[in-house]
Amino acid sequence: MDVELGWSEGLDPQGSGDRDVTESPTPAERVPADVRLLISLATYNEAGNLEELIAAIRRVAPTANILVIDDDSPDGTGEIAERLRRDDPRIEVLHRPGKQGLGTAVMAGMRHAIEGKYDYFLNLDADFSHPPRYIPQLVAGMERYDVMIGSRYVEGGGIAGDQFDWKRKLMSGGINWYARTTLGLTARDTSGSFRCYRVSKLAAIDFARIYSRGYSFMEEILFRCQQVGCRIGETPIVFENRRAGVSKINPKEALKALVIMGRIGLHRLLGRERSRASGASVRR
Ligand SMILES: Nc1nc2c(ncn2[C@@H]2O[C@H](COP(=O)(O)OP(=O)(O)OP(=O)(O)O)[C@@H](O)[C@H]2O)c(=O)[nH]1
Ligand SMILES: [Mg+2]
Repeated sequence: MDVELGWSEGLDPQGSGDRDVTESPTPAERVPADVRLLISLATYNEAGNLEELIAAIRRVAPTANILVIDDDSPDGTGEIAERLRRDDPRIEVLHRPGKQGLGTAVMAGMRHAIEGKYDYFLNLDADFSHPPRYIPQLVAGMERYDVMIGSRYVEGGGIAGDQFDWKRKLMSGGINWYARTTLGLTARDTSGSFRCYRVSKLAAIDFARIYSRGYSFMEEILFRCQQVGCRIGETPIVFENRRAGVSKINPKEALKALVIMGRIGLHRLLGRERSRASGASVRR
């Protein structure tokens, strides 16, 4: 297993400070045009965020393709995505018939990136918790790493203001500890979905073996990336509370995530989870 941690050389661990580069990015604060990048946004009831978020992404990643994966959101997010797609040929929308979980949505995005032979696949939540200004730093880190994590838990990272109450801090810290222990993950922030992946490495993962459908996908895919020898880097981000709408995570989802991680952890103990780099076997 070849896992490295730390910031990519040449990156400012403080990010771009308080300045919101999405307002007026300099060329160095944009993703270079020669990078084949797919940015995915899984959406379920994000009507109040989507249009503004895509506009902010466009300012730092003008040539990236953006894939919206919407699960027939009752609030009309899918229709907003369609309208935006008509005006921007680099936007694609995958409409799924009903809520199928964040994990399956991100997995669908990864398959799309593999089929489209992109260089990198970058995912962020569609609620502004993951400020798009960090996208260029995540992409720049790919010079040294195969997975770059936008991390709350490395120096310079954190949560804006004091937006997490003690219960949420405890839950987030506990989940990270649990994931690191059960799955042997080495990253500091194992549960956030703000990440950039090298698509050729994703293609080496056997997607048919992935158990997670919901939130534990974030920890499980990191585990699968470690299994295929990915070098993993983290760059600090300051996480913000969602702007509009409500959270979709609930205690049942959280419990399911813990059970799945425990199950994979048990398989590891029993020696059923060895490092492997199989061909891309994609479940449809
Ligand atoms: N397509 C799809 N997207 C989903 C599903 N569940 C959650 N999402 C999206 O996944 C992202 C993360 O979900 P959130 O509800 O923000 O979860 P969270 O970030 O843990 O919770 P908050 O911080 O409270 O917002 C958001 O963009 C959601 O719209 C799903 O079943 N299908
Ligand atoms: Mg969120």
